[in-house]
Parts: sequence; C-alpha cells; structure tokens
Amino acid sequence: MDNILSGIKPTGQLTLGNYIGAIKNFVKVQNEGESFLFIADLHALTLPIEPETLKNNSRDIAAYYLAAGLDPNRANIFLQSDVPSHSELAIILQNYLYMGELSRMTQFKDKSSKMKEEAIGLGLFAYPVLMAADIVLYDSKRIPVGEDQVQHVELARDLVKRFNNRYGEVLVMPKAEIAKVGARIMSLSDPTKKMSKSDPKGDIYLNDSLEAIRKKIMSAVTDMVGKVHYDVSNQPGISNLMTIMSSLSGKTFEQIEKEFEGKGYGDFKRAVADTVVAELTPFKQRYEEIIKSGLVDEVLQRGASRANQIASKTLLRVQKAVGLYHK
Ligand code: AQP
Repeated sequence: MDNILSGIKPTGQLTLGNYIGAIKNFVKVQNEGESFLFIADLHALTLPIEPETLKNNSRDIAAYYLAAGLDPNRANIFLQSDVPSHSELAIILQNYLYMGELSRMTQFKDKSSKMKEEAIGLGLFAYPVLMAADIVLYDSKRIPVGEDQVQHVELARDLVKRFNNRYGEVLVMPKAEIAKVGARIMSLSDPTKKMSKSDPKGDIYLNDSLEAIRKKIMSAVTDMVGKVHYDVSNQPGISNLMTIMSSLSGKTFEQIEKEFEGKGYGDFKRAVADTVVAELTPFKQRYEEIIKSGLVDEVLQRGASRANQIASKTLLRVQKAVGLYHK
C-alpha cells in the first residue's frame, strides 16, 4: 500500500473549499495506506500572520481533521514545524529547482501581484521548494490535493526526476490526486474565483454559525437563466452550488438537474443550504468536543514522533546521496 501525504496551511479559518477539496478526501483514503497529514505551519509564515492567530489556526486544523473522521490510530497528524527534516531537506532541494520555474508558479504570481516587490519574502518565492521537501520525505506516491495545488505537485515531480537522474533512485515519484467533484469550490460572491481562506469574499468558513452559512448560500450569486443546470461557462454560480451539493450528498449533476426541473433558484439554494448544514452540524459538534478534550496535543505529539522516524531516514538518504561528509 502506498503512503499518502497532504497538508493544509494554517493561514486562516478553513473554508468549505478546504473541507470538500482536501479534508473529505483525506478521510476517504486513510485506510488505503499510511497517511501523513500535516499542518503546514512553516508555509503559513510566507505571508504576514499574528503569532496567536497562527497557533490557534494550527490547533483548529488538527481538531477539524479529527472532527471530520480522521482516525489518529491510522493517520499521522502532525505539525510541519515539529519535524525538522522538512526544513533541512528544503535547504538541500532548493539547489535543484530554478528561479525561472519558481517564478512561473500561479500561486506565487497571484499572491505577489498584490504586493510591492520589496515586501515579497523569499519564503513566498521558495514555497514550492519546501512543499517538494514535504512531499518526498514520506516516500508518498499519492498526494490528494485540490486543483490549485496540482502545479506544485508537478514541480515536485520535476525535481524528483532531476534529482534521481543525478543521484540514482533516491526519491519516490509522487502523483497529485484530485477529487472527481469538488476539487475547486468557487467563491459564492464571485464564482469565477476560488473560495480561499485568505480572501473572505464569498467564503463559507467552517466556524461560521449554521445560520450564517444558510444566509450566505441563500445570497450566493446566480444568473438570469432560471434553470438548475451544470454549465460552468454560462452558469458558474449555479454550477458551483451543484458541485457543493454533489460532493456532500453523492448525488450526480444529472440527478440534481432532474430533482430541480421546473423549480426556482430559491428552492434549489434552500436544498443546498440543508445539505451543507446537515453535513456540518455533527462536524461542528465533534470539533467543540475535541477542543475541550485536550486530544489535539496528544495526537500531534504521537503524529510527530512517527513522522520524525520516517522523515529522518529519507533525509539521511538524501544527505548521503549528495555526499555530505560524516553522513
Ligand atoms: N476552493 C477550494 N476548492 C477545493 N479545494 C481547495 N483547497 C483550497 N481551496 C480550495 C485545497 O485545500 C488544501 C489546503 O490548501 P492550503 O491551505 O495548502 O492552501 P491553498 O491551496 O492556497 O488554500 P487556500 O484556502 O486558498 O489558502 P490561502 O488563502 O492561505 O492561500 C489544498 O489541497 C487545496 O488544494
């Protein structure tokens, strides 16, 4: 069985996009191999963030993982910063990725385009290097991610090829896995843009109240077509709501179209809201219980201990391969 790796960076409160595009898939695959599901706290430092916010967001992600159904006896849940091999390996791997390819990364272009050049940190630019280190440390072949992260996984693949060509079969080749439905949940206020935790417009946050979530869905942007139909180009808002409904209920687009034939958008939105609320009600209850129980710290410690075991072996393999003396 292949190892599975993925992570979420604690840059803000998680959105329904993170839940559908990432966490739900982690739960699905947790029995299919050993999984390493980390909280990418070092990645969160690539943009300014308050220390308390970073700490609280990190704890929340661990609690959300557990609330969603990740079993800490099967999945290793840990903080990236609790495993020093991530940083050490990134220092080595940065020599095998190039400025040109890093500057072509869409995430870097998006995030840096809103900043003055003097304010763009080196960490933001080198983000895919650390991500490549995250990926290869656990010899993972399977990397479940949302669509926006596929480009970074592709770059990690390029790096593995380059490194192995030079040093032999040292690193395992990873592959991105994206969900058939829900790999890109869009903003409710601008369905041409991804729902993103650092851009509050049109987001559903996992810590929003159930009433707030209902309200947000009821006021989601739609269109003048007046028909519940999956057509991303002409009906992006309705298509996004269909995606949300489909990925949480298991209904196909055809089934949804049939169910709402001849019905108005109001009825459809109410049904989408019911679906989301039904999914998040028990999830939010479990989250509250987990936060109170103190389980998070115990799980993170256990996860880090296993992650360190595996990661330090891979790091040593790389150090030896490149010829670091005494290794
Ligand atoms: N809208 C989305 N639809 C589906 N999947 C999504 N993911 C993020 N947004 C959506 C997936 O969630 C995982 C964790 O993402 P991340 O924290 O590593 O960073 P990101 O991809 O940049 O996500 P955000 O929410 O947009 O974060 P910020 O705003 O901090 O940049 C990934 O698997 C991602 O694909």
